[in-house]
Amino acid sequence: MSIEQFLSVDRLARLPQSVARPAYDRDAVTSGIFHFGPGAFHRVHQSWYVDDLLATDPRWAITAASLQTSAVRDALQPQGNLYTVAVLDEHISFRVIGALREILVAPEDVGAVLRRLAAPETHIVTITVTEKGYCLGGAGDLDTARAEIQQDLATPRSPVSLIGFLVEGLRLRRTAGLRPFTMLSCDNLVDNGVKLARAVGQFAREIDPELARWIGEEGRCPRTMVDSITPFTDDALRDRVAAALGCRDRWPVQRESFVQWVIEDSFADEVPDWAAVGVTVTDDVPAYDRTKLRLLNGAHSALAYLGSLAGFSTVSQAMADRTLSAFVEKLMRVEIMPSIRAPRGLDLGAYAASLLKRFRNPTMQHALAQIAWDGSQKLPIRILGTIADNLQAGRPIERLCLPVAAWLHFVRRNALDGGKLADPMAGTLLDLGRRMQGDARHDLPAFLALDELFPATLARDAQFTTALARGYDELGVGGVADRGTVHRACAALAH
Ligand code: CS2
Repeated sequence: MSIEQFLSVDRLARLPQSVARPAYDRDAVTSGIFHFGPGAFHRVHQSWYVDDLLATDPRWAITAASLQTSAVRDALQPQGNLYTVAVLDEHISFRVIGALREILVAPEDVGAVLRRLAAPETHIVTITVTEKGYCLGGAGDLDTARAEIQQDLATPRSPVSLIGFLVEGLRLRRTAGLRPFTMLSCDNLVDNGVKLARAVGQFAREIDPELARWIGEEGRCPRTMVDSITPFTDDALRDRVAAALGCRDRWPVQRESFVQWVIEDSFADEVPDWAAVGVTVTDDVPAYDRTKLRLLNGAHSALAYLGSLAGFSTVSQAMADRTLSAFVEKLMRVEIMPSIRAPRGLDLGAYAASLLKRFRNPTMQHALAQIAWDGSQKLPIRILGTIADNLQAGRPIERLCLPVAAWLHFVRRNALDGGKLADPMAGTLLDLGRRMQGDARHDLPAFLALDELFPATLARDAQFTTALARGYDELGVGGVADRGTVHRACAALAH
């Protein structure tokens, strides 16, 4: 496409009428929210809600910081931090978001990040750094052996990790006589707020017990549940957005039309009128988060590994395969739904049906490879916990074990195909993968010994190891897993 102009503050007023844009004066807002990790999910989700908030309350714009690279800042700064969200469903719409006031790159300017965290107008810190960004060990405690945590414990005034920044920011606020900010984890962890509070508390205790006591008494880390399917940005999206705007956006983002944000009603300081922009504020977040993590994300990970082995590239392609989609539906209805206490008023059956419909959304190219990332971090949260609950309650687990077995084949395939895996445990996993022979008796024990993934009680449970071995061997009949073996294994369990 030959559009050469780029989105900018000046062009905002000249965009086509069909493109929605900030309904407030961007020069009149202040940053009440600090955000860590302005990736695509943040930009389609929290920033979108905040853009709505700013229409009536100018105090809640966002200052964001990337903890690693400058890519987002470099792309958006020339556009005055404006960017486009494409909402892809039967009806496709475009909206330019103005909620990001400033984007910092933490390694470039630690002082600037700390100054914003300690600013009196900052009341909330939101976080999307993915599961691994919390530096938690297998038991959910802060992993003090991690290099960045060790570094921050040694030099806490110039942090590099999320936890280090939060604790130093809180220390500065306490010294200045300010209230702590509310810390809002928006990542897909079970009880994300509880885990964040524990990690922050553990870190603070190591460096300053008095500070830890203050944070423990005054600080708040509400649990949250966040939801909106957000495929990575690709050239098709860039072109689609350019055609709609009449100018190019250096980094547009996309999502489905469904969007949900549930926040626990527990705040340390001032908060915006969340409810006014469609956020659910409730005491029942654990019910929402398990329902979503187990059903949506659990099914997503099942599709990612089984679908990849079967040679599909996207979620909607995998869902168009009758055997695979029948298996996923049974997995949800027979083995996941019985493990869930639904939030008050939610019909679980209808929720599961709506998820299957969202997975089939034909306007979205949601790459299975994107979901397959970080399996070692995601599987315990999305699937292994459900297996443990089902075992305890005497419910079946065969279907739940199949995606876990598929992940093992996925690791093996990646180890054999040149050795790449997007996973913080890639080194260990690929090493194991290279030694796998495709036979459960030989291959499984070394994986089951990874206690950060498989808690000892699970790894030693005969029902679990037998079902996992059966799934693994069925997927590997003939040497390697392929569409034929995936179909046979799924068909056998799609009842
Ligand atoms: C997906 C999630 O990439 C993944 O692992 O399962 O990002 C999923 O799309 C979101 O949680 C939906 O809210």
